[in-house]
Amino acid sequence: MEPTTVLVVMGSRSDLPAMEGCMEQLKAFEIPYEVRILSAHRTPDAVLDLSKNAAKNGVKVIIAAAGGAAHLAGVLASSTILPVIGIPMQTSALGGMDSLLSTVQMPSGVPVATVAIGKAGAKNAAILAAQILALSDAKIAQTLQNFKDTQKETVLAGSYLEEA
Ligand code: RP5
Repeated sequence: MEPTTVLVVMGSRSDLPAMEGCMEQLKAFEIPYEVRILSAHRTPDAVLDLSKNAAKNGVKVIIAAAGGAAHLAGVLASSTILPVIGIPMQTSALGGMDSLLSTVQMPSGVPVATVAIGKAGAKNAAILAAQILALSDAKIAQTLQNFKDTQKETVLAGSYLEEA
């Protein structure tokens, strides 16, 4: 079994549909990951246990997704020196602004690198995790460069909407 490099944690199974793109992107980059569903409020001890043991279990970056009073990323960040990327989940009550503010507004000394609300954030979290890993992994760096080049070519190929 390959060692887990990225640990993806989400607060509820209901976050899974929004999070699929994160795992798809990690898979496309061939980065080994593990997914856990744990809640900062419903299972606080298990969340702390996970973050305290992450580094010694081979994790290099943690991605955490939660919605509403979204404390998951912050609680994970409280007990590890690994970089933590937070994804605020869209919510029906407040559109994800609640998740965004509770993920991003960390107190001084405990950062959470917060990406966009919902699906765009889920994909970007995977890319950001890859960018962190690429600092010490030439293969991932090359994969990322290829990804960027392809993305650019795809956009340029469709850039002419109409010609008079
Ligand atoms: C958060 O509460 C979860 O991350 C989820 O986004 C939200 C709702 O969870 P469920 O009530 O659907 O389990 O903890």
